[in-house]
Amino acid sequence: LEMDNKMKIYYFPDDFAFGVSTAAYQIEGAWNEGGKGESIWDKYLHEHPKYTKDGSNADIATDSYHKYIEDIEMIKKLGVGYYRTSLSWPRILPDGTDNKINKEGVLYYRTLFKELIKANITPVVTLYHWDMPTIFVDLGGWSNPVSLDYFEDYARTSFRLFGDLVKYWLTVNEPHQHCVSSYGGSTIPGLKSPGVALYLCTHNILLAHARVYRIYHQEFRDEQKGKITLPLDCNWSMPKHNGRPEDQEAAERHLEMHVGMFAHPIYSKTGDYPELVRQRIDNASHEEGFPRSRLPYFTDEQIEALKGSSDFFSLNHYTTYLIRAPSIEDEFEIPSYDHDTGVKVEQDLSWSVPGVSWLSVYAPGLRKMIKWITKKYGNEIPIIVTENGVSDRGQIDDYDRVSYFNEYLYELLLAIHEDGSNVKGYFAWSLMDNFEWDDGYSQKFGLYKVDFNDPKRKRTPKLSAKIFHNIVCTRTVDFNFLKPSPEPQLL
Ligand code: PNW
Repeated sequence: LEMDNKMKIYYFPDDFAFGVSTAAYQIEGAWNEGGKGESIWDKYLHEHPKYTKDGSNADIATDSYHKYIEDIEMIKKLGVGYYRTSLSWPRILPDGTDNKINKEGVLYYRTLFKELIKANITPVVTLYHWDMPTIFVDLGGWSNPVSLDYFEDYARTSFRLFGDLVKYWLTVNEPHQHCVSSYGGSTIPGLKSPGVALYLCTHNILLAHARVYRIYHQEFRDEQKGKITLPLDCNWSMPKHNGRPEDQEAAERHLEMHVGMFAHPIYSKTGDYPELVRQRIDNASHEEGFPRSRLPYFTDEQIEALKGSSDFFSLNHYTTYLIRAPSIEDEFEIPSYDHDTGVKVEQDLSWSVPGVSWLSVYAPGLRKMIKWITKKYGNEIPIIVTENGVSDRGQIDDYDRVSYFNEYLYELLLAIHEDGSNVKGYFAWSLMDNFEWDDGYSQKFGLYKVDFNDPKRKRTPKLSAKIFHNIVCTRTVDFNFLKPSPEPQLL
């Protein structure tokens, strides 16, 4: 391996925040304990027990409903100051609606947050990480605008119940990923409407976010003094053939349809969907004979409510795609988001794929993604990486994850020191192995290994937990663990 001997040692600034992330359904278990109601993932996996890759569900998961004190010990050992997790909506409101608040659920989260704060760990809390109360899914979930009203009630209740302890709020985790998979048809609840419901979901989540942001700022912020944002999944896209203008355009188009769709209404000066997104979906809808665009329009008032509705940029990043313009042989479902986008998504075969198949490792993508965001939306808004990580198949000596973290964190250092980017924090996904959605427990993203055959769900630190701890303490990466991916052959 050739090492670049010109590599400079840089340090994370003193106020740079390190944390680790999880989400309620992926760790809590106790699916029907303590008065909790049912989420769509509970219901669907009980009705389709063979759905996940390993036939598992998250009835017990890492049992964090009972083992949160141990979790906090593990976070302490990593030396990080922040812990991101989510609230389970049906644990707080078992029927989904706030006419009935589950005291035991509230007590669980209040205790968790108090214990974290006692340990000098600041909680960062996602309101919605995909575990929707069943009742709303039966009504069409996010594709039905009625879900906005109920999400508003749930959010307000959460600010009221936890806002004295929680100062960082994330509204809806990765709306792009969520709408594409859950409303495009690739995952639970299996609503397969990749050309219509997918955009209703997009539109309604943006509106729900704006509403909840405004509520927090109007009703709670003066007293609670917290910050709130919308976490976006921002994987990088680069042209497969850099010399081909149509591939360059395709990569840019993919970024706009994926990141810009959500970031532009919030972070741009003009607001609303990006021009390109608006035109492509309007035109395709028209050509397909739809009476109106499949992507709804915002009112002027809604555009204003969305504009600036974020206190920091919450960025989830895992991988980089190679994008090419489609050729005549390529087929798309019509109507669909894929057809509207009009690109083919590939991976660079020379990059390593340590775990899950969609995740190939190319760390410079993180820095390039940040540059793209900064160029489009300016450098004022602080950026916090709220998820970044890679999966393994169960080994304790997880060298692939060790080099992954070192590589990606070095790119962050370059973003800060050489590009002057306003990056203020980094959260690793994930504290421990957990329920990885469709992949069940077969893909393991943890710094700590969890033994899912052990009723006690024993946790063991992997090598990466020790190395991550070193990074946090020394505030720099370890050059011994850098394993750069080859630059793509951009023919
Ligand atoms: C995120 N992709 O989901 C979620 O926020 C987590 O709950 C999840 O465990 C984690 O990433 C790892 O998968 C994603 O295909 C799922 O690019 C898929 C993709 C990205 C993010």
